[in-house]
Amino acid sequence: MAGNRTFTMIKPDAVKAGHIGAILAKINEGGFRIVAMKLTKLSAEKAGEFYAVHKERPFYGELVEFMSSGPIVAAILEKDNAVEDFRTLIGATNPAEAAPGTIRALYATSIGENAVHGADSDENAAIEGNFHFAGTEMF
Ligand code: 3AN
Repeated sequence: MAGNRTFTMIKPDAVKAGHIGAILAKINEGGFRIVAMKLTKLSAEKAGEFYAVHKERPFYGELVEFMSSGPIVAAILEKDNAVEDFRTLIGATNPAEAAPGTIRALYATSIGENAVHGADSDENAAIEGNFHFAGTEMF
């Protein structure tokens, strides 16, 4: 059965460009409830740990540098079928291929700086949510 929580980050490019409010509005309009949320900044070490699954990919260094370059918004979101529905709402990894109206089509500038992260499985959503939030910060 599909789980009802996912994990997202509004990435440094979108925070810097002033898109936090617009992206949160899309998230609300998409029917997601915010369970946990914070404005924070990842150290290079923390970003490296978060993206450890991509360690062998050629863009890993660039990704870690970008994700630790400025503040992000981390959040846990709740909705039926949350992981899949959120990935539909954000669109393809490459904004050039993202469906019209999706968050990445609207706010991402490149495949590397693509405005938002969305967990890719229920298992990773739980791991990533617990990476950023204590149980007492989830409501
Ligand atoms: P998604 O974020 O859509 O799940 P993944 O898991 O393939 O995509 O990639 C994780 C992150 O790595 C992306 N959000 C993006 O920032 C970065 N990334 C992915 N592919 C590339 C690439 N070809 N060049 C640079 N950065 C990339």
